[in-house]
Amino acid sequence: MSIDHPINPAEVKEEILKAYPPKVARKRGKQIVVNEVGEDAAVPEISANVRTTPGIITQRGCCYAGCKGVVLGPTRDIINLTHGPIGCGFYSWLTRRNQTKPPTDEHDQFMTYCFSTDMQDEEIIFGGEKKLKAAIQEAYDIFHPKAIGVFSTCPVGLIGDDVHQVTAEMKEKLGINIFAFSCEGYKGVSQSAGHHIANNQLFKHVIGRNDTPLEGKYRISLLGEYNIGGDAFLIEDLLEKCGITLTATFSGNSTMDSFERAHTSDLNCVMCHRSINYVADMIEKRYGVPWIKVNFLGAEGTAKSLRKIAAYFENKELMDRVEEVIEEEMIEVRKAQEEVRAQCEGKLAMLFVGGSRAHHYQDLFAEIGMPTIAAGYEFAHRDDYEGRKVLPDIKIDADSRNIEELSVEADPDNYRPRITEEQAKKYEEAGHSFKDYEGMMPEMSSGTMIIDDISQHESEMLIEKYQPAIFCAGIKEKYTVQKSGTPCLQLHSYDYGGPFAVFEGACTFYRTVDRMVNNKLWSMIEAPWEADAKPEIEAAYVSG
Ligand code: CFM
Repeated sequence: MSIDHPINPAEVKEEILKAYPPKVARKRGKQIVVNEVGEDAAVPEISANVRTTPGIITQRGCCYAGCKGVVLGPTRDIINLTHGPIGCGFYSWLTRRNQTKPPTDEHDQFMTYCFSTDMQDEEIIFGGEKKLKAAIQEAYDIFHPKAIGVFSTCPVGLIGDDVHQVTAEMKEKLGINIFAFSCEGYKGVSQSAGHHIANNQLFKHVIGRNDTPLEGKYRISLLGEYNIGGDAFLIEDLLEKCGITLTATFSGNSTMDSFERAHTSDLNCVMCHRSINYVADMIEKRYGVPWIKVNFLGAEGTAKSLRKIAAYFENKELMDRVEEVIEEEMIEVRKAQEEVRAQCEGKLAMLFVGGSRAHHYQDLFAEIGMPTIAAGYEFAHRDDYEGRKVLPDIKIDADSRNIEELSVEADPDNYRPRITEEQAKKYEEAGHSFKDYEGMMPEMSSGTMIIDDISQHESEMLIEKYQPAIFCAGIKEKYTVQKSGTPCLQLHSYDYGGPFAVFEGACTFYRTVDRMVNNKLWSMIEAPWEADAKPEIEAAYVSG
């Protein structure tokens, strides 16, 4: 499949690179790729998960953000304590629109609080361990939580506070689960490093502590769904409707208890591959739970994912129920598609988001006839672009080597293969696959542009050249995109909209996009200096 557009993407690439000094242009040249899908879903190689050149305005976040903000943030009954100056805690507080629903007011809900040790100059000079201990004690005395997680910010690593020693001591003293993350902001090249560190510590300190499974015939866990704008609530409802029991979600609307028994599920379903594939692999190795890739964004993806889950359990009753639910839900979906299609069809979308959404949301656009002309991740790795088949070819550089790789073996008591080899073969013969993610590029048309870690300059050039109908990104890009007269849909938080998951959310998405791309307001945007050609400030060179 090739995209039909008069602009030559190779020329756009060349023009983008012209603005850079030669060395930078060479580096960026490997991260800007014109897609070409060949046989067996072969795609060109893209450079990813590499350092951003200083001076380039990137949209990336830091390792601490990936660990504390992304993976642990949406869990309501752990106290997430930031060890560092107050800014890190404050700026990672409630910025992702994670939502959670404790069953009653009596249940712990700490997500609305911001906990920090508020390091001062004195601790930077003489060490912050004493203050950290006191903060853990204080949090415990006031809230009596089940667990406390301590997150290291940059200065903690630089001065060498031993957060693991302090948390081990306090765990012993207080008798609750307390553990720390060495997720200093500077580790790795982006928030992706923080995901890995979070995965490791959850696996070491939490998963596997409760062997009692939830009641239910078809037990699954959902990995890589963070309940942005309420997405996880819709997924939970849908699974319940199908009769599927959700043991744990990493980590939207989640609790420590659900993590502790996550290994008792019979199947792990991975939404965001980038942020949580490590946990999926480790649970499989230690406990024998296989994982499959799912996508609950887009009506077709949702239907496909439900069918994949049902096929795994090989149960006629479940398969029938899933078909019934799909049929029922698709009535409204078709209606919504019909409503917007004529006005949306053929309009171009661009998506530059994180490490999975730039891919998943393309399905939603495709469902209303909008092709994606350019897309990219901020911090994903080559496997998220090209598919897991390239894993053996990925070179491990010094930045990745910095992150601990846990060596995991089968648990002598708790390892239990969930299906036989024969069953696995049958499943694969039916067209499903385990432990696989095909990546974004094979599913995009040839001739589209793929840009890793896009910069401000590059986004502006793309908008100027292609004039897309909509640009999906985050808060950092939003206003410059809008000032160019292009609507910007925030896919990290949905601003005030959403949720967009499953069938119900898909209908909301179609209607939201229709309103955005067909709103005349954007074409009326004119800066004051454009309306009045006279410059507001006049100056002249004075010769010396
Ligand atoms: Fe996964 Fe995410 Fe994403 Fe991500 Fe993120 Fe996010 Fe994202 Mo913002 S875990 S990679 S680190 S789906 S916070 S919920 S929206 S960049 S595309």
